[in-house]
Parts: sequence; C-alpha cells; structure tokens
Amino acid sequence: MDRRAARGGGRRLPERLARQHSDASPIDPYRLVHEINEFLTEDSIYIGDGGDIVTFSGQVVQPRSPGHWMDPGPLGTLGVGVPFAMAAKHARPDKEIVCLFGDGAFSLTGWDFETMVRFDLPFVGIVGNNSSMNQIRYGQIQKYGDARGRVGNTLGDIRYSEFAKMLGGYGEEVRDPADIAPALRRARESGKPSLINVWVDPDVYAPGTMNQTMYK
Ligand SMILES: Cc1ncc(C[n+]2csc(CCOP(=O)(O)OP(=O)(O)O)c2C)c(N)n1
Repeated sequence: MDRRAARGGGRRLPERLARQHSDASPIDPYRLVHEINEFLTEDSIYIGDGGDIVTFSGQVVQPRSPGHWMDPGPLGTLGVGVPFAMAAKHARPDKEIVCLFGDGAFSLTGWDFETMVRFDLPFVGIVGNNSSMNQIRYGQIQKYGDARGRVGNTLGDIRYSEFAKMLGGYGEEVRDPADIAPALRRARESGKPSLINVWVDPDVYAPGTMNQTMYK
C-alpha cells in the first residue's frame, strides 16, 4: 500500500462506505460524519467550519432540504461556524442548527458560543477534534517532509465539551464511536447551545486534501 493509501485516502467507494461504520478509536472521521448525516432531519441546517473534517463531511452529509447547507465558501474562511450558527438560529428559530467544527476552526471565533448562550440560541455543535490543523499538516509533510510536518499546526488536547459547560451550554466528550449518536440526541434534547467533543484520528487525511495539486 502506498503512503497515501496507508494514511486513509479512502478514494474507493467501498472503502469509504466501510469506514463510515468503523469502530476504531480514535474515531475515523468518516464514522463521525456518517453519524451526523444520520442525525439530520428535514429541519436541520448543517454548517461546516473546518479543514479536513469538513472535507470529509462534504462526501457524506446530505442536508434533507435545499438551502440547508452553509460552509466557509470558495475562499475557505475558517471561523464562520459560530457566527453562521448564531445568524441561522436567529433568522430561522424554527430550524435546528447542526454545526461541525474542526478544533482549529472553532478556536478562531469560539468565544461567541457565550453569546449564543446569552441570547438563548440552541444548536447542536460537534468538534471533530484531532488536536491539529490537519489540512495544513498534510501540505507541510508533502512539501517539507515528516521532520517539519508538525511545525505550527499542533493544537492542545482541548476538551471543548468542558468549554461549552463552562459558558453555560451543554457538553459531552466522545471517544467511542458508538457513543456519538446518543450524545448528539442528548445535545438536541438539552435545548442549549452545545458542543460534543469527538476525538478523531489525527493520522488520517481527507482525500480532497490529498488530491490538491498545490501540495504535489
Ligand atoms: C481564517 C483562516 N485562516 C487560515 C486558514 C488556512 N487553513 C485551512 S485549513 C486549516 C486548518 C483547519 O484545522 P481544523 O479546523 O482543526 O480542521 P482539520 O483540518 O484538522 O480537520 C487552516 C488554518 C483558513 N482557511 N482560514
């Protein structure tokens, strides 16, 4: 198996489908985005804010209604997740907001989670936490090699579930993929802004990232 395949390229559809049911821990990002897709209803507006983790979700998450997908757009401006969630819930209080963050993206604007608590704007937030900015890490490894692959892209092991609770929201930490769906349901039922911190495997990269010609 070549290095790309070993890192979890998942280009082939059967492999990608199998990984959506992976029981691995740390959790395969495909399993996380599969669980999120299963969780959505007709009234869920899905927001993605992150690097690789959102690239994975783009292959699997399918909003049930038109106009129910928001992401950083063609310029990829990270940090839009909390502001988008805030605006979407404010504009459409009848809708459920489900927002997937990378831990790097969440850290850019995450303090406004407190604003959502203060204005009583519930949403289901999920942090796909790999303690890294993986989309950047992949490119660095390709260009500069493994020895410099960790420069400037490593983040702490932050339990964003505790951050949510500290600010008055709902939080849970998930390490076992079987716990993702129940945790999402409890976040929905809490009626609060929430963050489910899901520890995902830091050593897999999204196929979309690996295919970028700028890294070759
Ligand atoms: C405002 C902004 N700053 C920097 C970038 C460059 N960038 C693209 S992906 C990425 C890393 C994202 O990390 P994370 O959200 O943790 O997602 P991961 O790739 O680890 O899944 C960065 C910094 C960007 N797109 N937007």
